[in-house]
Amino acid sequence: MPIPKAELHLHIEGTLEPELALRLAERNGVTLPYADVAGLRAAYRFDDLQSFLDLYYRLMDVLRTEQDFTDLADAYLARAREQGVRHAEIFFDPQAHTARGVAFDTVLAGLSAALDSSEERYGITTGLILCFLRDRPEEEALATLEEAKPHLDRITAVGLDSAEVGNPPSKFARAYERASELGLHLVAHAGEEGPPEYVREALDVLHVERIDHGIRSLEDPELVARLVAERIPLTVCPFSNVRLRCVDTLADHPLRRMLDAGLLATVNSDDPAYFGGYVDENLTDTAAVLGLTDDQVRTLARNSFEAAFLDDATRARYL
Ligand code: ES4
Ligand code: ZN
Repeated sequence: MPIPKAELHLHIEGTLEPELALRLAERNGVTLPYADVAGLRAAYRFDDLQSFLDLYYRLMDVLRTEQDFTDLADAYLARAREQGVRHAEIFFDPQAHTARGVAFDTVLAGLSAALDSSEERYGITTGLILCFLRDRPEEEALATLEEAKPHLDRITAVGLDSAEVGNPPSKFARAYERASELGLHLVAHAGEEGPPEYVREALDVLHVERIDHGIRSLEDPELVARLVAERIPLTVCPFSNVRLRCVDTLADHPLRRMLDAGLLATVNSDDPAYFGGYVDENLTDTAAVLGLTDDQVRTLARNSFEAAFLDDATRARYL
């Protein structure tokens, strides 16, 4: 049985498996330039974040109706249960959908329908993290936040994703200030492809409570000391880092060095349909290749609940 864990870095659009993509394409009359599952899988060639994002945004065009988003989230939750996930904080990218004519309310209602019954059906508690696309203007992020306002009871946090380099956290200072005023938790991708300075900006300018990825923090010992002292969680995604060539091979992954440094690291799957495995595969393969001890694996699982946006009573239930 997989060890019980929380998943804190998971893009719901990145759980779109080829089988479901083709089924939704047919259901919605969308033409994809791939004949079958094998043809589609063969297109999963990318060698950095941007080439991955190009495919990721193209394939999500099959997601059109409320039911599509429900089916997507439901398929993830069923798999997550098999992976030992007890709590999931799930990213979604509203702008990637509204930009192509799918309404914010359609996306949110579809995802909510699956998440609302998740605890009852799968024993998984859930939260949603609304991500701003950092390669789009801040005005668009602010408009997205406005659209989210009637639904804040359903949204746990805001995040920041998409193409990192050239789009520093400080670009979103006002959007994060507004999100904070609305009572939302704050996280951001930083230090995936971008420099340690972006991690500092996410902390100092955006006031985030967690850093998504953050692996490049290791280049800056002073920053590492600060992340340790302030117990800032890092949601690390080993398979993603290898597939997007932020790290050469799994054996070169810094996860063990991060734990040895005393960082509050967690292991997550990012975009599991694209990166070759779900969260428990990320954890067990990385642990095996890096020679992590059982104690370190237990620490990683414990960290995931510690880093989660849970109330004390629920957290106590998991720890
Ligand atoms: C993402 Cl791996 C990664 N990095 C940044 N933004 C993303 N959106 C979906 N996956
Ligand atoms: Zn991510």
